[in-house]
Amino acid sequence: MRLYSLHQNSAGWRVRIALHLKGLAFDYVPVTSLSEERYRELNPQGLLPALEIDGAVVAQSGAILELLEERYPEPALLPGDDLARAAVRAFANLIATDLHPLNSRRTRAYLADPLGLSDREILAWYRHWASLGLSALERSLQRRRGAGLYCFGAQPSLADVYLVPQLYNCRRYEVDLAPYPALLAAETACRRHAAFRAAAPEHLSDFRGQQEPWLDS
Ligand SMILES: N[C@@H](CCC(=O)N[C@@H](CS)C(=O)NCC(=O)O)C(=O)O
Repeated sequence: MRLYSLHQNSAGWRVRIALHLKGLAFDYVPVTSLSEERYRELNPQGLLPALEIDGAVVAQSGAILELLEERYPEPALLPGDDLARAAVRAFANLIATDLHPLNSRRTRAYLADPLGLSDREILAWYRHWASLGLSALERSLQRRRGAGLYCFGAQPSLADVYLVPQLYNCRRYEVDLAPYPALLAAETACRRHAAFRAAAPEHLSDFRGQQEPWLDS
């Protein structure tokens, strides 16, 4: 398997975590090593990440994660019970569809040009949508019954896979995380987990210290 991504690509980070959790070997290809044209031949959507597997190229982190779960069911990243599975998916979808796209790099770039928002206004936008999303995630963890190290129990699930890169992004924009103790507790557990550690951005060939480290931050 070959993962096309970049070290600062949070959707690609989700996939790296899942690959490491499932113990799957893969080659990491920073897309800066390809021309834009070549990458678009592989993935016409043009966004990151994409996973090359068995000669096919799969786009969209959600589709890639579902494929990995279907092909390599152990360890499961979704619970056995259907309602518990729906709760994990609702948590992950909130990040994937309600939070991340509103704050993504291209959304912020469009706010700046052509819409003309200032850096201060774009930061306010970022923090508004981040806080709204994180508050909803925090409430969903506070409400769930039964304690667990991770978001939804004693084993990491797709909820943790989505949460870790999202919190990292929020720190980059100095979003106040103090109101989210349940999210931070799950993140602390992930920071101790070998697969999450192996998936950290600082292990990637294109990480040159441009960003804050994740491992010991
Ligand atoms: N829904 C997509 C989101 C992908 C996405 O937004 N990727 C960003 C980086 S995290 C990207 O490719 N940005 C480049 C661009 O906006 O042109 C997924 O989950 O794969």
